[in-house]
Amino acid sequence: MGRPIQLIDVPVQSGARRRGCVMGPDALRTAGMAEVLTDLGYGVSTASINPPATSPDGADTSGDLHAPEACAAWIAAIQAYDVPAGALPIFLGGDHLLAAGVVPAMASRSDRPQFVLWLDAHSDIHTPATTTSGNLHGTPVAYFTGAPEFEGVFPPPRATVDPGKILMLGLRSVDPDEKAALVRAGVVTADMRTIDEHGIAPPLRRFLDEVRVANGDLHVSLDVDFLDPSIAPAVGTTVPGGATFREAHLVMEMLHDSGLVTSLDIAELNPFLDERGRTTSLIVDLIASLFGKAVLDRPTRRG
Ligand code: Z70
Ligand code: MN
Ligand code: MN
Ligand code: MN
Repeated sequence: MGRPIQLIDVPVQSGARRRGCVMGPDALRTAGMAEVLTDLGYGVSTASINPPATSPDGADTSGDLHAPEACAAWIAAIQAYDVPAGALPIFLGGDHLLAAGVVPAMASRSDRPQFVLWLDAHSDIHTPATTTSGNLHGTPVAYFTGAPEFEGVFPPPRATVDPGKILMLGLRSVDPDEKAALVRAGVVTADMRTIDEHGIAPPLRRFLDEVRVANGDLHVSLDVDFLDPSIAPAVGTTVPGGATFREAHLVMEMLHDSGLVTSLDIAELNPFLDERGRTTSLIVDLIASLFGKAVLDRPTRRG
């Protein structure tokens, strides 16, 4: 029996204007997320973080920002949630705003250094000052690395993450202000060009070695648009040229073999845009790989 897993519903969709991410947790459960983990031998419990009373649908667009109050209330609610000691949490989103609540909460859970693997087409490192869309799901990384521009917009983060302990894998849509922020902060990145040239394994292997040496905690944030839209159409903003089925599975298998993952979130799944559940089923299959489903019982070699 592996360590106990808690599935936590976080049906937030205030981080963007398009509706549907609120259905993410229900879709993932319908596709058998709990059963798959139970079959792999884990003890699975469930919980949910409820929508804040203020504008659950995020209708309070104020100034240039979409639904800042609903977003702030969600972040406060997520950060206030205490995962049971010893359990490995999987946060089922919900749009990527959820990471602004989840990552500080995970970083405050132990004294070990917090690492974050950010699997996403986007860097989500805008601040309220630089966002041009006003969609706050494009800001969680700036928030949880301690950017001061969130004061008065979001509650202070419970803990922050050192930008040098973040690996962003799969980038292919980064706005000019975000490029500058990534360089300034020193976030480690492997964009799709790097992945095309060298493969997806080397940057991940280097990162996992760093986590291991530092005896760190590792949070994995999986934005569905990390995947190529041809295999994962159920996202609001599809960006061509994403991770393939095989690349995504390899990432999950390497994560499993590392034994380093301490928490996980699944973001931006919009079941309203899915085709006969195929994106949702793929996500469940990827999570199965992350938790030990393998073709043959032979771990990928490290190093
Ligand atoms: C753009 C913005 C975004 C999705 C993140 C995109 C943000 N950088 N979109 N995830 N699906 O609006 O700030
Ligand atoms: Mn994202
Ligand atoms: Mn920590
Ligand atoms: Mn994205």
